[in-house]
Amino acid sequence: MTPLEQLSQVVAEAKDALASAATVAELDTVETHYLGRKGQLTGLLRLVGSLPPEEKPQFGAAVNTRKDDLTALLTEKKAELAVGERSARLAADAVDVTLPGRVYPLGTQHPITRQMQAVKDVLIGMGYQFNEWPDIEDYHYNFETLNYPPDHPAFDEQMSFYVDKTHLLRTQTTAFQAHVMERQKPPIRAATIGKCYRYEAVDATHSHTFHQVDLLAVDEGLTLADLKGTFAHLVRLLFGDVEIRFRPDFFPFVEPGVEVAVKWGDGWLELGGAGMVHPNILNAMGIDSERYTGFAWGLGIDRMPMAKYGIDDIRLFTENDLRFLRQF
Ligand code: FA5
Repeated sequence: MTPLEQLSQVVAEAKDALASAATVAELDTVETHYLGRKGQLTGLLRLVGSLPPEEKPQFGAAVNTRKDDLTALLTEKKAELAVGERSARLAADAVDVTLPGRVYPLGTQHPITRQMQAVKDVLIGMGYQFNEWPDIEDYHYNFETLNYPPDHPAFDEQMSFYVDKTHLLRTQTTAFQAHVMERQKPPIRAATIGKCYRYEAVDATHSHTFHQVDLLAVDEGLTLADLKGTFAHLVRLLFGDVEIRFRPDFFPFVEPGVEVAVKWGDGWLELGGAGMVHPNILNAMGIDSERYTGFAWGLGIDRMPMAKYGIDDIRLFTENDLRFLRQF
């Protein structure tokens, strides 16, 4: 084969390879193989040395012309393939804007959260200031400042979860009283609402975790009548026109103490304890009990929505069963 014939053969092969390349990547391979620095056509130029001098320029020119032709063909085809590949990529990434959207269900407030908000609204409306206090409480605030003698039998009713020797999960929001009176002197209108914890046998009306709202008012001339009026106002706004009942009860931090309830259906719904702040507590906090008196209450929250919605088991509130929760 003469060098010119070899050139024709390589060019023919190159054109076939170019024609059958289906992607830009395949074209790149063809380009390297025929036109690259170590490619076939470049290799043919080395044959120039073996030619008679008069044929050398002609052959060199022929190789270069064919190289240019092939380069032009390759560039053209590469551009075509690139366009096709780009549209294929775009088609694959296309978003169907006519598909229906995803529905994210809206949550609702937990019935206990709603009940707490309703109670807060009423008491804030009466001028009480709400603050949050620790759930992990010092023994001192949960019991000592509340006039409990060290061997008081009420301790048995309020067995708690101890975190260490002196810290426990608070058993009653009444623990907030000394925190408030350490920071504020009369007139006081303070309240707090939140979780309480007791180590007790759980049943349909007793949970290990429940909620209370505690209230503390200290001022000149406050009497049990003020306590009753305040309670009656709260009850009227929460439950409507229902009877209320005060019965004597004992708590070491009040004197006298009462248990408060509202008429509900055929029975009475016990809401909590209340009373006049014990003079020992006022005096211990540096408040003159000859001049000032106070009243306080601690009401359970959980039984309010239980009565209102006819929920017969307190455990439903914390089980996170959506079939229950979706009803509110
Ligand atoms: C107290 O906790 C007193 N601190 C209330 C108090 C405050 C009296 C201020 C005087 C002055 P008692 O242990 O009775 O009292 O609880 C009050 C209310 O909390 C109960 O009537 C009940 O509604 C609710 N409660 C108590 N224990 C549980 C429980 N395990 N599960 C659900 N609710 C509870």
